[in-house]
Amino acid sequence: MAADDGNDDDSDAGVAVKTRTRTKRPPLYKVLLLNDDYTPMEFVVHVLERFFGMTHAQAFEIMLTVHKKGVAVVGVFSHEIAETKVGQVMDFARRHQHPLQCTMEKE
Ligand code: TYC
Repeated sequence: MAADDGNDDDSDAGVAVKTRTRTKRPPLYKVLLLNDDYTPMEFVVHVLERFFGMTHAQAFEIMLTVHKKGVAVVGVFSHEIAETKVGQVMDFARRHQHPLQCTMEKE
């Protein structure tokens, strides 16, 4: 049975009602590399080349920024990609027994 809108005059017949769909962009996440006193500089450079596709020069520059400032953003990704990068770096560092720390935070 049809719902009764209280008028019998068919005034709404053929009237299209558009609902606007607001599509939110997925949030992005910064991947951060933290300084420590023990991880060798060359290891950090290698990590940046291997997991973040940087050239040796780019990687060296970012490594030095982390070394001097304590932290740097090494990339911005979707949640899933950021999580994967953090996992890869933490895994690789642990396997080589370096205390290197990599985290992510919402942009
Ligand atoms: N501070 C380290 C050293 O002097 C080098 C280093 C740079 C470590 C960046 C971690 O994310 C890092 N050997």
